[in-house]
Amino acid sequence: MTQTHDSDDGPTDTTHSTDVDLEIDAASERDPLFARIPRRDFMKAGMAAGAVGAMGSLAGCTGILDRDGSVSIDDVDTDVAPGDLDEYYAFLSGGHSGEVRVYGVPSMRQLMRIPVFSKESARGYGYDDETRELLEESGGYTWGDVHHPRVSQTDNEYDGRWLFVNDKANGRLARIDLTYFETDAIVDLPNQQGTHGACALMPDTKYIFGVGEFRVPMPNDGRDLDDPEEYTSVLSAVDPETMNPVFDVLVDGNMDNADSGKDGRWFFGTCYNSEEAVTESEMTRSDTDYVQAFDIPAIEDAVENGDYEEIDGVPVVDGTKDSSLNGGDSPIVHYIDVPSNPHGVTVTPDGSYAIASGKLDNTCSVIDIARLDEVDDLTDAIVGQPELGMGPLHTRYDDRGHAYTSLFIDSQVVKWDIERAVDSEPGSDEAVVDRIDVHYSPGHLNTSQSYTADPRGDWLISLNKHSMDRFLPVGPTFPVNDQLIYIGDDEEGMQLVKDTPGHPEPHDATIVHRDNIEPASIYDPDDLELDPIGLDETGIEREDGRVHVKMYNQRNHFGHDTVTVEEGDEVTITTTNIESAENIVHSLAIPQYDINVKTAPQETREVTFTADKPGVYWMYCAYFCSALHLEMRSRLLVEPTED
Ligand code: K7E
Ligand code: CUA
Ligand code: CA
Repeated sequence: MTQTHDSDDGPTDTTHSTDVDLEIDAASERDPLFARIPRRDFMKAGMAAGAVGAMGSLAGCTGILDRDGSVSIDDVDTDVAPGDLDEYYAFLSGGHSGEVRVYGVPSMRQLMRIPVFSKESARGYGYDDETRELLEESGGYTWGDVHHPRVSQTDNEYDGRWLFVNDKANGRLARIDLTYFETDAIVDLPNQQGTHGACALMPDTKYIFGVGEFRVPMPNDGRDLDDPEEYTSVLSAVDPETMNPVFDVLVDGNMDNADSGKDGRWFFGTCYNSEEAVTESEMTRSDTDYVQAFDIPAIEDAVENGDYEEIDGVPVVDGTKDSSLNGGDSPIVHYIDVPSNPHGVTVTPDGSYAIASGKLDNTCSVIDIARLDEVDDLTDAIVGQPELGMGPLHTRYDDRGHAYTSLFIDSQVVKWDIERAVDSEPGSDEAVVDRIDVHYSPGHLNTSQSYTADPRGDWLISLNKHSMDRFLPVGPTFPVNDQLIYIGDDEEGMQLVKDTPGHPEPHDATIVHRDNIEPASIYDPDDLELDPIGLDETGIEREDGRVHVKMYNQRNHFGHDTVTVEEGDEVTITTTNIESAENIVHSLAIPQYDINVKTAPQETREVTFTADKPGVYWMYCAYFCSALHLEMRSRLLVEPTED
């Protein structure tokens, strides 16, 4: 290999490896799919970028970074001084880390990580009985691929109750309780593999939808293995309270991203595989794919009337094109032809338009939702198709009629005027008002309060897949780069404020004003399944080889100095953090038994294990809780069985 170390020439200068030449088509060279986009389209996009160069389309020319690197944006406080609090929470998906990350905006400080599909020892997640069962009963997988965090809403405003996320890897949806910032439910969707979009029906979070990306036979029990025409994809509706599946809707093609209308009727998904193919080259063969518009009340009627087939315990409604339910005056699923392989779709804050981002096409398609009931040819509901640049993936909104679209190949965020796009010719770039270079290859982007009816229009986060030369090199696996951009000044244009390296790999984010979230700082014991163990309730109960240890924990001890059990005993330890002071967290770590259970103030957790290793095991507190934290430990004595 070329990366040998030749001592004669001195150490290899590895810094050169980060000195990436930023050709505008670097991404297309890396990605053979995008490389297939005709060259003339690329030239057009490049020229469009050049035309607005003065508005800051060139890297490093955004004009707001002072020489010392600090940021000055007139009248906007972009700085969050030590001790000050951020105005927004940003919930970022953690991708294949299977978690959600909580950032403050605008500081971009990482405040917390919420484990969802993967074990996490600092939170004790997957280590106590309850969360271990949660992971086991939802499939027993050790990881998930979290893409889309969505906060529940009431009346089209974030209500701070729950955060929902998808597991694209294993076909699951999860719910995070935003009082405690912890995962409290996971459902393994029976008829879905590859749950991509995760979003709710608005205005009031009536259902959570899992969006089925990977087509598979249904049921997937070994039938139709190599018969892709028999594979199917479904939209799955889940009750947000019970997290039980309510119904599935079978579709033609597949589903990728999705969003809800604002009035409880429409739900929109994109489909990039109308070809129903199994290879990339086949999936990009057709000139058009779909936006699917689901008429939710019509689907509910079908379920009510028994027009479904029950598969794996879930009513499955046939929403394919040839279905009788799509034959009459009120089809349950409309298939709107849009240019090849669209990606994101989102509904504008006023609920008027669903906007699908083109991905392989340089445009977004603006669908007038009211027209869906009026037109004979559904493509007549597409009322705007602005040319935006190369690789449009996702679109978000401000409070002033603008849309912001990420351009993966151009490595830009483009800002455009929605009504101007409707008024201008399809394929024209007249609607574009600003562009900013991002570093590099943005997937998602999000703006403050964007999914509500009332976006704030001040902050945008561009979630860039590639960081190349932006950070100190850390080996061949690069961090992602989440960039904070100020969008509150239409005259100055978009302004880059900060780079934030991130552990791979966030996709989507939801940015919620802090007034909309009310986290608890200590547990309310009434909210927990287990009864707390009080100061005088400690004890060790033994019955038929089962041992139940009840103990509390507080600075600086665990209700028992010594717990003695016999080899082979099944031991359950119930432990309560009886502190009422904020921020005093303890844990119960038992080395060699692979246990680390966290308890925050007033929290009770339980862990069960088989004491199969005789010996002395220090049960210690792994959270630094006081000056005598190191002394906070007790012995577990496991007596060997005789003979
Ligand atoms: Cu574009 Cu899951 Cu939103 Cu990733 S998908 S970027
Ligand atoms: Cu309790 Cu350290
Ligand atoms: Ca396609």
